[in-house]
Amino acid sequence: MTTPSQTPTGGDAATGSLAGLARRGFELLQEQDPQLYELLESENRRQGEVLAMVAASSVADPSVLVCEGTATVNVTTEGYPGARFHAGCEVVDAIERLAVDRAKAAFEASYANVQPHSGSSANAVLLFSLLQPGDTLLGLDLDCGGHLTHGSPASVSGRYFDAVAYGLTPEGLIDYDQVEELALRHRPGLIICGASAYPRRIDFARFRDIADRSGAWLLADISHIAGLVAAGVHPSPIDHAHFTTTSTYKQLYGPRGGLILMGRDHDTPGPDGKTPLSRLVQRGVFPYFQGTPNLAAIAAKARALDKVGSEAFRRLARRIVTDAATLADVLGDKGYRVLTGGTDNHIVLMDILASRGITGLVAEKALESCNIIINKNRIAGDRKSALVTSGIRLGTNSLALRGMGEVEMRRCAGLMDRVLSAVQARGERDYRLDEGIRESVAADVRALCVQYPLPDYSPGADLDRGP
Ligand code: DSN
Repeated sequence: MTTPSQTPTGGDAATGSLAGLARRGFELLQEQDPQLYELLESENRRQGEVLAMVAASSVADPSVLVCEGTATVNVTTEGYPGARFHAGCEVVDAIERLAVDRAKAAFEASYANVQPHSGSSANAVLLFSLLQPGDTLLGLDLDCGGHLTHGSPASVSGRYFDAVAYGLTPEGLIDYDQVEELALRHRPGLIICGASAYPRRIDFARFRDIADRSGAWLLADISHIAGLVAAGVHPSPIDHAHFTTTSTYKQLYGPRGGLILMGRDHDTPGPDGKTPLSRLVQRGVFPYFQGTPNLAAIAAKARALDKVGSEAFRRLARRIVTDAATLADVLGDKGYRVLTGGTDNHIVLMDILASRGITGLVAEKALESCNIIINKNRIAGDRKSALVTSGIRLGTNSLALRGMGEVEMRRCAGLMDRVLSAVQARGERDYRLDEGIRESVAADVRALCVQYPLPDYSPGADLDRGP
């Protein structure tokens, strides 16, 4: 491939280097928009100083971040590499092909589409490509750990389609017998497996068996566990599900965005009996659902996916799981009601109302006041609203990336317990926390963050710890 004439510094004759452009951008921002610069700087600082335990989050490597700040943003086109609707795409075609190759390699997939703007839009592409309005889909109930796009009445997935929900056993595990019974009774066009708040392993083979026997397509949304799947720490759905989707910013430590992946079913004929499923997905993303791709995000996806194949990433994935298991054990020992009694992945789900008599909202706010960031979460049978909740959800993606292990998880659980045991609820939304306790926990959180900085975010951070 020919590229524009390059200078020895790596840029081309007309624009200078990539790094110079980024530096100039920050200079201009600081000079011309100090208000926005300071806000961005504050967010940068905040992330270094908190224990981020939102299970749906992670930390993108600086080399991932900068991909989104490159001139790739300036390229407008539509279509796919080699079949674009605009000129000037030689370089971005190579970038998108690289991202596709890396996505396929990371998940041992036969097909990858890297254009979805998010996990939600990846799911929507499939819903609208496979089903007609009013068709039936079967997904995990939102309060049992499902996702909005899996048929919740609050989302288009539950409004345009006839969504039937499966739930959990009394032990909090996916009720596969119920999935089977509902699938055979309702004959859904699509079954969705995968979850946003489910701490246990998912049996993708069992789901496929049910899908085959009920005549449904199977979609596995692995947004939460994609890193564990890529690292071989959780069984892969790629050859069980017809389609696998994921967002890229959770456990892939990448940019905001989504992927659609396929394994052995990539050339299976689709609903019309002849168009291969992979072709259906290509068309479903563009032109059916999206227009111009976000090529800067695609570059960042390529960067993140390259790291996923490393031994360091596999070590990180194992640490994510052992950290979560320790957190669940220690909190369980301290008397918290840990749902399912533990975890197989990065998620620890707790009934905080039953454990300490406070709502998820109060727990979230009290912990945040000490720089511990978690989220309130509805749980099965919850009687509180989604903005109050009886549960909380914790995750270990970011703590594991900082290099924290068993000892530090014990410290984190202890810090959380100091706050949650001291909180005095004043109704569902308000609380009182002794200022001395708040200050001492916040000081301990600061010390932990200094000891375990975000790799490559702060000068001197241990570079070896990242994926
Ligand atoms: N799906 C939401 C969550 O799990 O928190 C956002 O990614």
